[in-house]
Amino acid sequence: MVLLFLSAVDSAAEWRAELNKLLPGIELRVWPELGDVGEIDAALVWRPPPGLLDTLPNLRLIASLGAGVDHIFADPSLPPGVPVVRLVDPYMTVAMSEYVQLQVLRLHRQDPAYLAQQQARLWRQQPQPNAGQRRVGVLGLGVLGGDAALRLKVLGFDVAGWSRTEKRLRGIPSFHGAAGLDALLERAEILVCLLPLTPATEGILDRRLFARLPRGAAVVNCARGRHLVEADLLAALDSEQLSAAVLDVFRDEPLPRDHPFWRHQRIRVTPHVAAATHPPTAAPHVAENLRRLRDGKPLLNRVDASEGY
Ligand code: NDP
Ligand code: OXD
Repeated sequence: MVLLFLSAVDSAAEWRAELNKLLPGIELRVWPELGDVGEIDAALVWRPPPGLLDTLPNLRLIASLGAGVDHIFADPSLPPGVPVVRLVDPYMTVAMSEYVQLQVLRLHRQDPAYLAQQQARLWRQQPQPNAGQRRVGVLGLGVLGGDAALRLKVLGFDVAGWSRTEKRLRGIPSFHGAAGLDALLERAEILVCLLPLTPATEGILDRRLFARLPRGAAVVNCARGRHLVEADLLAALDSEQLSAAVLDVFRDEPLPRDHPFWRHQRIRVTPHVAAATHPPTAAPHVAENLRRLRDGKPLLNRVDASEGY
């Protein structure tokens, strides 16, 4: 089997070693060295250049190097009918939940305010409710959002969630669809975004949504930069409708050096690290789908192209 490999980071050698342990004899062709394109059976990719996958006449599988697939569906000439699968790796799920718990605890325990006070050498104790009095909303209750919501609940937060279709998570009020969004927002003092980026969710974190949150709410976006309307975030922070934001993902990555988010006192920037792909734990999941492709068995974690996730 021949696998085209294309990543934004220098991980080809590690992937080759991991996949060879699991599927001896597999050949990795590392983009841009394609060789005979007719030999390529599958592609394991992150943000493939538009049009590239359509040049592979015998491609039978497109696998995302991450949990998200927006970077694949961004290609308008994606070969029709070729299945797209995404990465679901429990190691990444734990990593994302660690990130969400860390940032929600920081916001809950007034870390942004204490950081500003430290810079001003100001000794002032902020009001501090218990976690049970802190209402957290999670947008997206899939693999990552569902796990993060449950772990926030274990920390004692008053958690609710929102998804496209109805969900039942123990102890977590769950709202769904456009009609359920208001009910989630009006109770979300800390809002965590873990939605996939699709035409339905692009720009969802905008001024209308911020206005529906309780005054002084904080936002954590660890999904995709294009969920956020950047100017609306800055305006909401200026007007104090929002008190703080934590951003792991951006419209332009790396975040340009002159971007106002870098210097903003109430924005915490991290460089898309909430849940990075980890080849040793991710490779078995990729290998399993390659085996299934070879053996003509149903693929795991296939995404619905019509929904875009
Ligand atoms: P899933 O597909 O498992 O879950 C997506 C969730 O979003 C589901 O609950 C789904 O609803 C909900 N959803 C989708 N569309 C809508 C909509 N229009 N309205 C309401 N809810 C909607 O994805 P994951 O949890 O695995 O990943 C989520 C995203 O996290 C990825 O797409 C990626 O962009 C991002 N990510 C970021 C990383 C980082 O390091 N910053 C790392 C990994 C992922 P339903 O359950 O009804 O289908
Ligand atoms: C992903 C990511 O989608 O790292 O996995 O953003």
